[in-house]
Amino acid sequence: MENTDIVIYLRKKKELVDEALEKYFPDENPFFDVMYYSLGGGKRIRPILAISSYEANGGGDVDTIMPIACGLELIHTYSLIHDDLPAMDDDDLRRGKASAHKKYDEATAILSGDGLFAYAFELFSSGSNLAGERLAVVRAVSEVVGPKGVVYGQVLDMSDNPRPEPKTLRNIHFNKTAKFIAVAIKAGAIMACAPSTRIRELYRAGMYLGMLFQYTDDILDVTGEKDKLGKTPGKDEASGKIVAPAVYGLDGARFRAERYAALANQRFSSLDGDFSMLEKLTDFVLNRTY
Ligand code: GRG
Repeated sequence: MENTDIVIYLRKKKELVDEALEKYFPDENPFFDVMYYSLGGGKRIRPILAISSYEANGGGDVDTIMPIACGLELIHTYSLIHDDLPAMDDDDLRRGKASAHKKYDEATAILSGDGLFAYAFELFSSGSNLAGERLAVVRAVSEVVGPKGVVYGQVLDMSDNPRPEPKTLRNIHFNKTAKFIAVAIKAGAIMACAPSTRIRELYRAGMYLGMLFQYTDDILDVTGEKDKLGKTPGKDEASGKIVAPAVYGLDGARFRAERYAALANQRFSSLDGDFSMLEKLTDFVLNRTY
């Protein structure tokens, strides 16, 4: 598949996710509009990975995976809203527009995150079929977004005067980003009723892809353009964060990103079945500019 094909694939899947998100945000009450504001403008990588994994594992009903895919995007958006708060990274720009606490106020931004988080689990657990699989998704996701994953990664990321050591960097990336990316792929496989050995293998491959994703995020913070990124570049370095270029230099970070991409694709290609779309997505992440 040529690069243009993956771009078309991503655009089509993003459209599907965006349509579903719109449907999940009716005028239930005015706060739904407030939460929906922050959802606008994301790349939808996590939902797309869940859908792609679902389809590669033989899942044929997009309505089965869509609430799960959208729930992942809700949690991701929640993490971005809280990450931007003055008490955390203090960023005024997100997804090409004012971050939630700038558009509204801090209390509203905090509550938006809270609302998105709870609503995600409503989406995960709704649906009349596959109750056991839905429970498995709830368990897998809650395990990696809380104190054993994203929250812990953020705690490490927030620490004062961290030493730019490879071990610390790896720990932050593992927890803050990689586990969430990996669980998106795992959730798609669970909902397609894939065998447990394959689900485990996909999670491992997803961890490499997740590490790659954070490496490219760190690299783009140095090399990326504000308009394309939709957020403020150069902030990590300026605030003394432990990021890949600070630990390994820009070339070292690029080298390691390539290695993670190769490790992910080795695993995807060794699976029984056609996981080539996940390989293409890995290549896309390696070469992304936004
Ligand atoms: C419990 C989920 C949760 C959060 C609370 C605030 C916090 C703790 C964690 C923040 C974690 C964080 C900001 C990780 C960075 C992950 C990352 C690479 C974000 C950028 O993702 P993209 O590029 O963004 O997919 P878009 O906007 O395209 O969705």
